[in-house]
Amino acid sequence: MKKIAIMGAMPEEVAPILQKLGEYKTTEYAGNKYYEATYKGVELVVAYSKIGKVFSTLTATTMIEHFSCDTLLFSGVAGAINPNLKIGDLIVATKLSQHDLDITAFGHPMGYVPEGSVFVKSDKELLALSKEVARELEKNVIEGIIATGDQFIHDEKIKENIVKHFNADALEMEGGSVAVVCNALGVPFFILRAISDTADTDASFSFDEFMESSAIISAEFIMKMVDKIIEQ
Ligand code: OS5
Repeated sequence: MKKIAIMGAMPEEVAPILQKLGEYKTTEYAGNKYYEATYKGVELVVAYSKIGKVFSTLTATTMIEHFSCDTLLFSGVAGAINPNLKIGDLIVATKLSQHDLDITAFGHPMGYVPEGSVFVKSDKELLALSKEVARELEKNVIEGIIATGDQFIHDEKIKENIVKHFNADALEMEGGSVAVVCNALGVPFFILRAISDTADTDASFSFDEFMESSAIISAEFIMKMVDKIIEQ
């Protein structure tokens, strides 16, 4: 039977998903709670990791290695870089990078370490399914590059620098590390984010105002992705 991991970083990012499941079993493991449920004949494991690359690495690894998930979907919010992305809009990552990974002192490009790569590509089949879901929901979903780092960005200059190095459309704090884990362990992954702010000086206020509503928009799309994966 398929076992799908659904991850967020913050409680608000997974709450709308848990609400849709109704009944679930809760297991505590390595400082996080994992919620297991059967949904339309497939097994789901839902968890929020806590914020940032380290916690999200731990949770993604746990979902795959301990809970034996074979597909990973991430649902959450992001700061927009691409001016076409407005509050509440959805972005699907085609590839992800770590914008704060810097050994340029040794002549390497930003985001690169030896035996790694600047970008990790998302699963093509899940991207194709998301296009079908977007069509069916009549939702405009942008596909683009997501840059991840251990910083809440609220500064135009930092945004410009991230565009210069990664040509990113949106930024957040977990997707790039989840992508590295899934790629290394051979698990197809899909990172979806709804915009909560534009990573400028007002970002924290915008985030506080819109994070919950944007998290719901992302979670609704993710559950349609689950339906689509089941339909296949
Ligand atoms: O998970 C973090 C990354 N998320 C995406 C995001 C983002 N990332 C970088 N820059 C931006 N401009 C971004 N916009 C959206 C969102 C999240 C950001 S960190 C938010 C922290 C907010 C907070 N701090 N304390 N609490 C909430 C309350 C609290 C207290 C105890 C336990 C849990 C929460």
